[in-house]
Amino acid sequence: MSQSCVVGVVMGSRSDWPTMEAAAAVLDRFGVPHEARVISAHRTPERMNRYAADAAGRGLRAIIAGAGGAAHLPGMLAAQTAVPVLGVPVQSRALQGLDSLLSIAQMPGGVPVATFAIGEAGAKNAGLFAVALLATTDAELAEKLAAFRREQAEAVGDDPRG
Ligand code: RP5
Repeated sequence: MSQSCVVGVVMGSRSDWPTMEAAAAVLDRFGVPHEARVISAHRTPERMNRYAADAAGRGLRAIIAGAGGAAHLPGMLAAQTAVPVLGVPVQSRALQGLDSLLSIAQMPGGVPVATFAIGEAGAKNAGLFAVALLATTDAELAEKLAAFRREQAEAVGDDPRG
């Protein structure tokens, strides 16, 4: 039987998947049960409202939400659930993601969204941050995260000439 999802990876459009799959790849690597869904704050507001309303009851411990442009999805999810929302600004065509970043980061006091870097690095780090959150109550996951950090450090050579 498959384990129930503890992290939701959601995004405003299928066009966000090439960015957001970096978050899903991290969760795969660490064996964290997760789901991926397209949910648009503007085009499918009812789907968004339902997702937020059901998140805690379904056992989600974090929601990684990516969107580009007028990136309202992370904030509007956070407005409707106490499950931590990790926002990923997707690089937009018109303004290269600065619009996405500001839309996600500039939340009013009282409704937090943890905001990551624009694009793939942000998605990867949101995945790692979700792992770190879960690792606070999961010793096995904490050890996997420590091993990942060790491997990452070992992969960085100290000779700049290669
Ligand atoms: C946002 O608009 C999405 O998150 C996406 O980044 C952007 C463009 O969406 P598409 O027009 O490619 O569907 O809502």
